[in-house]
Amino acid sequence: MTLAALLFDVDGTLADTERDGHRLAFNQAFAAAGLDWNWSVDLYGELLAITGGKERMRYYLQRYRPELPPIADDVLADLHKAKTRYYTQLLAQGGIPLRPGVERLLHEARTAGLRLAIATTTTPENVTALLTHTLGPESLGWFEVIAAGDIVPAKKPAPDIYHYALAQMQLDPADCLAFEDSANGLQAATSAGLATVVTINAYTADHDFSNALTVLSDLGEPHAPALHLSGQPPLQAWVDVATLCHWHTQR
Ligand code: XBP
Ligand code: MG
Repeated sequence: MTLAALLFDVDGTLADTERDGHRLAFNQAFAAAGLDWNWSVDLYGELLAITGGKERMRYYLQRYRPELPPIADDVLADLHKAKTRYYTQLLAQGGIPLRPGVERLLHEARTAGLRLAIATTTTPENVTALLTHTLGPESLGWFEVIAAGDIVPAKKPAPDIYHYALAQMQLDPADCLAFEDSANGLQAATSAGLATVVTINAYTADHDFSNALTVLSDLGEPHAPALHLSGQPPLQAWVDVATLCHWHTQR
């Protein structure tokens, strides 16, 4: 079976958005609302176990602030809307670049005729902002499906967002590869039947990636080699379409 499509996670995979992106935006929204909540780099690492910003805030309140009176869903939703505004402003200022190799591989994949999709937990506006401010507005059209946020009821590690994207594209998971950075993301993709390329980051380096097709530091560039960590080795020190096709036959 030939490789037909690539499905990309966004946060942590396309760009290192969590520590200096989402986390800062949450803290800005909390401060603007007059709340004394402040998520440190370490605390945020723990909170990342819960995917989805609204779900993450709810978990924080239960776990760390049980003394506070109950907060209604619509209040939390408004706080999350403010967070999305801060986050997309930060991206508009060019605050977060793409990870090594991402832009190159997207161009190579398009040239090779591979179909592309996004499957993410984050809010759709955040994906639009990241792609627009890194690759340009035309890049939105490179992805046949941008599956994001509350479009499915169960977020990662549930496979629903991948099932949704595959159904929209009428694709068999055996003909695709997924790209993820976290154990939750890997579980989602694997449960949807997708062989998965993992590129780690500081928050996910110690996650269990034993189900991944391959684990690398990043996608690499000819002038900036990636580090191979486990699973299928790359054909050279950066990931290209030939390597993806090779891995796909080995899965
Ligand atoms: C990403 C997330 C997201 C972002 C916040 O997970 O968990 O929730 O941290 O986004 P993944 P929102 O990379 O596995 O998709 O605040 O927009 O929900
Ligand atoms: Mg991710």
